Amino acid sequence: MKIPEAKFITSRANLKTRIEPALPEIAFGGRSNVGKSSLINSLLNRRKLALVSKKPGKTQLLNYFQIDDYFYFVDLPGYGFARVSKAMRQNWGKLVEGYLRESSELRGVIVILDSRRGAREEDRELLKWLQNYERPFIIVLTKIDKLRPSEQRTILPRLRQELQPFNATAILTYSASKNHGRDDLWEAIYRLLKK
Ligand SMILES: Nc1nc2c(ncn2[C@@H]2O[C@H](COP(=O)(O)OP(=O)(O)OP(=O)(O)O)[C@@H](O)[C@H]2O)c(=O)[nH]1
Ligand SMILES: [Mg+2]
Repeated sequence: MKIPEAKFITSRANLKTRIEPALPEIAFGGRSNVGKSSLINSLLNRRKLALVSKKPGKTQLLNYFQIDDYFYFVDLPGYGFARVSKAMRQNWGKLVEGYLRESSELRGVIVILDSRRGAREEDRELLKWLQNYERPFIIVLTKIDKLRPSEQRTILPRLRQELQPFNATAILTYSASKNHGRDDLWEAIYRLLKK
């Protein structure tokens, strides 16, 4: 599959500012440090487009990347990072929830889960929330390179089964470090954009 061109456009700290031109948006959400920014880089075959860090809490704003002239990827700040202050957590909630609820350009959300850990409480909250608001979403089980092949055979089917009730558009596996699953995820993203 041909990888489209991508460029960083802007970071959004609140929802008052508008993004021009208005284009369809695909957002990437999940726990802090789960690999959202790495997934964006892998999809676009770029090493440092979205900033990656071993320390959780790297992405704190809504970061917009324009993909060709056609749509945006939106890298969302992660949740579940205990060391940030309460005020910051509240701000996260306001910014991300407000965005997910109100954005008229949002076509779908990629919810990223660590394949070693599955969906924890906050992940389930996000999934339920998206279901309630009827936002289409794809679940990506990432970092599968960290599972042994034998673990992949047991853990991944169990996770899929556990996640079935959330009615995701698709449940896919991924490794950002090996670009495993890239074509399948691109196909699923294009399906969301065509809806
Ligand atoms: N082995 C492996 N490591 C990964 C993978 N994806 C991400 N990582 C590592 O996980 C760490 C966190 O990755 P990020 O992409 O910064 O995670 P994030 O979800 O954007 O984190 P925040 O911006 O803090 O919310 C980095 O050290 C990455 O190199 C993967 O598929 N395999
Ligand atoms: Mg990030």
